[in-house]
Amino acid sequence: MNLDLIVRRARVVTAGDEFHADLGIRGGRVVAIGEALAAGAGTREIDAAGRLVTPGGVDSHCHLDQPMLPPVRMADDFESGTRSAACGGTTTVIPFAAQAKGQSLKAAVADYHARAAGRASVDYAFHLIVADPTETVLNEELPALIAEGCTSFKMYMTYDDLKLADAQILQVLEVARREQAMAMIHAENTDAIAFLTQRLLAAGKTEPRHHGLSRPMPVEREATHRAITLSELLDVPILIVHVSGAEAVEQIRWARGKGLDIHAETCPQYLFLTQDDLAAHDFLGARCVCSPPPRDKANQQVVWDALADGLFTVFSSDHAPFNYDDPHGKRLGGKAPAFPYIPNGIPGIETRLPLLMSEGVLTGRITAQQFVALTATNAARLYGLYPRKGTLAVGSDADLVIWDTERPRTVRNADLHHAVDYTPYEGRELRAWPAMTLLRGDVVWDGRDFTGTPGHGRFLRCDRPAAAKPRRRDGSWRQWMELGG
Ligand code: DUC
Ligand code: ZN
Ligand code: ZN
Repeated sequence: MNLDLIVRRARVVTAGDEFHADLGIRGGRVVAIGEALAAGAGTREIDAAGRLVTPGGVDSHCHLDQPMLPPVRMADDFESGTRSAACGGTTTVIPFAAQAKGQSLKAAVADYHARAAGRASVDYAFHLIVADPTETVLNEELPALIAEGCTSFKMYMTYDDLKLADAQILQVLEVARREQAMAMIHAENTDAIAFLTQRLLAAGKTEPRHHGLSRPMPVEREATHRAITLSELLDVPILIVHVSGAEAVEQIRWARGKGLDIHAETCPQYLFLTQDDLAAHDFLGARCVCSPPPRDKANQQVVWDALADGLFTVFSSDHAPFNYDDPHGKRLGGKAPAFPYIPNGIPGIETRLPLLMSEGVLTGRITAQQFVALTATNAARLYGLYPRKGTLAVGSDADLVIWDTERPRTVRNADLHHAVDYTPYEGRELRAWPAMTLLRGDVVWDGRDFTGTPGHGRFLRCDRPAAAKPRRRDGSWRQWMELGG
């Protein structure tokens, strides 16, 4: 058998297995998994030397070059963002093609394709953000875009420029159900946030830490429950993004107990940051302003426990790259703005996998198989990319990470490859980092340098995910209203 590359002596971990093998790669795909594979003429070899080898990460929630309301601007475009992803072991990213209110969704996607073209060095798919579900969007654009491979979309319950009313969410969920697309929901109660924000500002409480007080846990809990209810009414699976703590976890556990198809995502900021980071002096807390906000240690523990016990389906970065010292970033307008004007989000596309491998797997909180499921396999399944992405099997793309778990490493922003001027994890000691990342058989990170090529990343058309199939359970509104399935 002619092979382009053999990765020898790999300790392969998938979501279901762990075994020692050689991986044979041809044409960018895994074509053989076996013991002592025979090399032919021209076969390159990489010796994994018994080290852990996992599927390349699938980061199914990140923001790259997403158009924002001026003057806010993202620091990472597809070139810097995917370079950073590759160096942190992620070989597939799914950022968001965001519709502005009044804009055609189709036009937003065309614009986003243009932003990615020729720049991405890892493979990419698009989620959609539906901010203006007009009749045309619901009946024409969404079905057409789903047929073109954008089979998932996010809806916001907050932010004036993005939020949908419950009635609109139901309309979009109806399309998701009919078209078998995966709906993602940002669950926070917008009116409660507006009320609390106004009261805080009136009392002169404008600092970054007050951002957390304007979005307390009940704000997220109520919206999580409401999103679950809307999903139940229509009998359509949803994913709740960036779940931050105990009360939202409780709602999801309750829904699962009722047999509802509620998927959940959490992110590094809810495992590794707390409200104390938001309170850092001299406006430095602005670096950790994201929504929902990081909570306290007790909530952090609940999120860790829920990761270990299988409540969470995916662990994504929610990389939202705003510079700190930048009039287009956290220091909007060159000042220290009041908290409602600080751009929401923190960077983390490169540190996502090392943080979880080091602090999750190597501490024994989760198994290596769970790590793979949470960081690659489940996202590929949820969004219609499996088994091409998210696993190491014959026929899968040869996207993989060879891990170095021997040499401790301190996180330094100077060593990262994004274009953001800080990392919230500066100074953290980690026990794991990718020694090598391969995208379709090509080395894109060699442990020292980025070795990928902008433009080599391919756009991935996602299938309609099996996970988005409705259950047709008794009790959805169509049955209640005797309209049939
Ligand atoms: N939601 C996200 O998904 N990312 C950044 C900010 C936000 O609110
Ligand atoms: Zn969000
Ligand atoms: Zn996000």
